[in-house]
Amino acid sequence: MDWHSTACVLCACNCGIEIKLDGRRFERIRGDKAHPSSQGYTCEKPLRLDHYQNARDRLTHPLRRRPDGSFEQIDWDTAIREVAGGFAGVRDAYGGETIFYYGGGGQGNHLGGSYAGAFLRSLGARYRSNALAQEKTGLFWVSDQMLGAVTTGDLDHCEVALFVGKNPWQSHGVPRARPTLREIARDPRRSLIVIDPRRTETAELADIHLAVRPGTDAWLLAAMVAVVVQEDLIAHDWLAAHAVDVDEVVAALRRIPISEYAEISGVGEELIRTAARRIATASSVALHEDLGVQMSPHSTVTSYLDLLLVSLTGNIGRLGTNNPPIPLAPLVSFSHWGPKRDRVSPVAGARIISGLVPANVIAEEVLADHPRRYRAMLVETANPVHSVADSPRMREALEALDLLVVIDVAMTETARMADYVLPAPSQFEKWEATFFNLETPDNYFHLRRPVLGPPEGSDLLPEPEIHARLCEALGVVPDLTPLREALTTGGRAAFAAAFLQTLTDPGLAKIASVLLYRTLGPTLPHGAAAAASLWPLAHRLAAAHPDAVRRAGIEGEGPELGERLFDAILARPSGVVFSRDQEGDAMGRLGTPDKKIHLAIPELLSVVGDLGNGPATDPDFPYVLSAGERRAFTANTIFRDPAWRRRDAAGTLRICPADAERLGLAAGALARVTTRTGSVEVPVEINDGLQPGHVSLPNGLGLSYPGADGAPSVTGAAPNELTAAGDRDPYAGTPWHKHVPARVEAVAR
Ligand SMILES: Nc1nc2c(c(=O)[nH]1)N[C@H]1C(S)=C(S)[C@@H](COP(=O)(O)OP(=O)(O)OC[C@H]3O[C@@H](n4cnc5c(=O)[nH]c(N)nc54)[C@H](O)[C@@H]3O)O[C@H]1N2
Ligand SMILES: Nc1nc2c(c(=O)[nH]1)N[C@H]1C(S)=C(S)[C@@H](COP(=O)(O)OP(=O)(O)OC[C@H]3O[C@@H](n4cnc5c(=O)[nH]c(N)nc54)[C@H](O)[C@@H]3O)O[C@H]1N2
Ligand code: SF4
Ligand SMILES: [Mo]
Repeated sequence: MDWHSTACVLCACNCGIEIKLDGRRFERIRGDKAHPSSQGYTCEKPLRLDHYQNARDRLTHPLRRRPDGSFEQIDWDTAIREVAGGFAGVRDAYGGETIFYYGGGGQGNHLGGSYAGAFLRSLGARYRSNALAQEKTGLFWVSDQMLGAVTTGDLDHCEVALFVGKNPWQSHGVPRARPTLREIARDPRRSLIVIDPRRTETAELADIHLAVRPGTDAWLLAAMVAVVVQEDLIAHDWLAAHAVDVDEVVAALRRIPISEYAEISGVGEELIRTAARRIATASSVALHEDLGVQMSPHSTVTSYLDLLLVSLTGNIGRLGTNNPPIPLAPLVSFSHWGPKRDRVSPVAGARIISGLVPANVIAEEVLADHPRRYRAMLVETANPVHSVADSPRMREALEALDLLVVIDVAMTETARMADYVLPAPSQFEKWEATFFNLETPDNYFHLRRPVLGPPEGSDLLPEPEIHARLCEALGVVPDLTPLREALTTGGRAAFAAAFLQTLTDPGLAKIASVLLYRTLGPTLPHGAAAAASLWPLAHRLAAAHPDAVRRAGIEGEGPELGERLFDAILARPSGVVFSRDQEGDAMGRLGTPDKKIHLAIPELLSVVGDLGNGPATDPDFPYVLSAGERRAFTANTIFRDPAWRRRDAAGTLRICPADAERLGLAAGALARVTTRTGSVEVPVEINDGLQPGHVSLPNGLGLSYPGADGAPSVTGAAPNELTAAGDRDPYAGTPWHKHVPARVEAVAR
């Protein structure tokens, strides 16, 4: 009983871990072999989780800002009353849609966010955003139009693994990344293809490394897709059965000048042809694209080309290819094939994708002189002052709000600006889970139990409780006696009927999760009230995919299957396989009406044929800065204590030997990096993996943390002091964090 099963909260893999406590300290941490996905694997980072759990800047009490900017402790009754009252006041004065929500889940905690909607919908709030609107919305948008679904590359069964702008050796994001990569690299029948300007750890292992010039992936991918078309390597028979618009797309790609595009991309034409042929002739290809392209110019166009490449070569919906997963809770919402509702943000008119306003327009939407500008904001489990482009402007925007409320565990850059700071227990002090369940063919869910209680003397509330109390303070929660009685007298079946009846009232449907938390929640075993929001998800999944659930070993028919699935989630502290795909079923999960791939997106196809001569350059800012690289010791801003980093304490600027020499920079010397937004000074690491003209800074640095004496100090450079909100994709509004025009100079001693 010494070891507590939980999960790592540092990246979307959420590897199962076990923790042994010494008092409140995490004495030992090891991989949990019983976790169905990670199977005992972890990287080096979770061993440092005590720096999150026992950080000096943990919040202990609700706080209210005084007029002089300092904070005073208040009790929860006051906090809830004033926060609910403050938001209600903004709603009454300006309308609920001027209340904005940012965040709702980090890398390890989505359970709280499943309750936030109740409070927001009750207020009439309509706009929200989170980190996905800085990275994935462009891919979501093209996936919606082409497939009506997102897909995940099946690395366990693929012949060829293709990583575009992703360095999973360091960033993971795929289960058991390092052994998986090594296995593919070692097997002579399989190939690893990496597209990255840097010779990353992943690229070192690759059979083919396409060292693209930063920001030119669109040209490179267009050339690759054009090779497939022009050498007639497309999967004709498969496409005839599974895709539409083949002729239109083929005609457009026939016109791509391969040599010219290859030249712009900086990759030799023969290597491009070799890579394209390898992909086209493989029995299966799994594609993973990530921030290197999603945060660079032409990101949405590149996501489109990525999907065209795997579609034209027949690599969708089969074992070892890209498959739409069977999710427990849909992390992504699609609108293209549904009743058309192309929403845009109220001020900037920016496209809302998967319900998310682009993070890059938030400041503009607050600061505009516009009747529908955002007036109040609830931030939950995010640090937008640090993580969204152009921190100075984000601070200005937050300052201009009538009300800012932050729910967090630590005194962050964003919390420091709030009118109210609401403290939550850490992710090891409460029930938690994530909805990053995007694996195929098996998909997993892990409901984690608390490892320890909140710190002595603290006054914390878990997020579901905060949202429930805020709803109650608004006066929208009715007498729940009938629902509770249905449960005690008739069990869950009677409760289900009563609950469905309750949902016919639109006002109550808005707060469904809070109703469940307050009725079903207290009856759940081991104090798992926060898991109540999972109950309808389990039922929905069992009803939609009963065979996949049964293949995963859960038994039952009809509603009983949903109950069994929910019970299995509650009962298994190391996680559960909740669905198992069957070969041949995946195409049936596409969201297109005809279950076919719709290859043509005309507005993007025309851009592909007319990309121009390369990304814009500016002689005043001759370097391309990738602001926010994932390294061995970075983890977003989940760790705030700089002592967690065992290497690279200050977060170096990586630069290639030739550039360093030209600038007179020796290893460890201080460089000044200047962009149109700001300037930072950082020590240099000379790294021959970088191309000349390309420099990189790590993510997650530049955080303020109290020293042993309590005085705050900042370690390293905050990347978004250097980025600009206007540098964003024209379709999805996603930022160009990996492609920031910069100047680099040696700092005179
Ligand atoms: N160690 C660690 N792991 C993490 C995180 C962390 O903070 N630290 N964060 C997690 C999160 S939230 C995310 S979203 C993922 C992100 O995971 P990744 O996307 O893999 O991480 P990055 O290092 O941001 O970017 C990946 C690569 O893009 C390359 N790149 C830069 N410019 C270009 C370009 O123009 N074209 C191409 N093709 N590539 C380019 C960089 O050289 C880099 O190797 O990582 C997760 N995992
Ligand atoms: N320039 C640049 N900017 C970037 C990126 C980049 O590569 N370059 N990457 C972007 C990406 S991909 C991402 S994902 C974002 C990440 O940035 P954010 O979305 O802002 O999230 P995190 O840095 O992960 O911080 C999560 C917050 O949750 C808090 N927290 C931890 N546990 C709990 C809890 O149990 N409850 C609550 N309420 N709070 C908790 C932490 O203290 C922290 O403040 O950054 C983005 N910003
Ligand atoms: S791969 Fe991600 S979830 Fe797994 S141990 Fe490393 S940081 Fe944690
Ligand atoms: Mo991310």
